[in-house]
Amino acid sequence: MAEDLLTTLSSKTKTVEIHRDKPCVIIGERINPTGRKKVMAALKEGNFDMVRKDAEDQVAAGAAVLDVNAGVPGADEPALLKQVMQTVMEVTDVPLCIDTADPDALATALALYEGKALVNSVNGEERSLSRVLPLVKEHGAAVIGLCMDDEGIPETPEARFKVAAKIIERAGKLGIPIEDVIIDPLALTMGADSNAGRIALDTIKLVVAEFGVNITMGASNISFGMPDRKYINATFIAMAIHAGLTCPITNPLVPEVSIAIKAADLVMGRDDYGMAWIQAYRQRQQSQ
Ligand code: THG
Repeated sequence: MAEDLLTTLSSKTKTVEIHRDKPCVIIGERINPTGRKKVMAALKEGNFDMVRKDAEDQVAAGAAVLDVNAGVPGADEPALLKQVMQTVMEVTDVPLCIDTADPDALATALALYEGKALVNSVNGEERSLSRVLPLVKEHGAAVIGLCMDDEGIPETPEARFKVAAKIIERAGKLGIPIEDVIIDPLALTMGADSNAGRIALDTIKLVVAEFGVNITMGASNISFGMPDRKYINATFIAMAIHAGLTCPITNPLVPEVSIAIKAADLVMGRDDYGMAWIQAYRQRQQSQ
């Protein structure tokens, strides 16, 4: 078993530590127009009110990091991402997870960001490795490595593990410390493959045992197409925390999910005296 590694992220004023001995770090997913028609429409019109509200609400609900995605088809993504980030940084001070597939947008975002950002993401494709990792190194950022490559998303945990190993190796060659690579096993939808959950969980276990790196995951993908998704997402996230997940990308405004994360922290012995659990309980009582 590899030693568990510590990833630190920071904004101008705040530092967040990600480690398997510490409470789970929630990366708030909502600032993302993909699949959210209202956000898409608002961003197209240059209206950032929803971005502002999504930032404030997610931090109030326990997000320690915010994912920012400005992928609007046809828009100037570098300019739009910059505006979205600036809006978020006006209303919150948590570190940002910069979610873009556009290297120009990434370069612009990293140049603007003050602190240590999390880059979302690099994958095992040569084109991605050679464009994203140098930017990560140049800016001293951390990076999410997706378990996919030129041939798509491998079906088996062993093959996904190999992609993770390749990304970690390539990052290391550029001088990016291994603790600054966070692996995403990729949670596909169960609607397409009923083994999607187990494959993600087994990938997490393999990667953690070998490298001790932190693990993220867009945990809500799993339940697409199913009714009562919140219960599936909450259960899956708790199971993934046991497997080694340390910083899920999720929606903290869904109480079932936030409560499951807090309960998992408690069960894993990462909540001394249950103080965080009790505090969250009191907050729920007060807001009723
Ligand atoms: N891994 C990594 N990054 C990611 C993902 C991942 N970034 C994007 C995505 N997956 C995670 N982010 C989101 C953001 C928003 C929503 C889902 C995932 C979302 N979903 C609604 C839903 O679940 O029904 C869509 C509609 C709505 O809100 O009305 O909003 O896997 N590294």
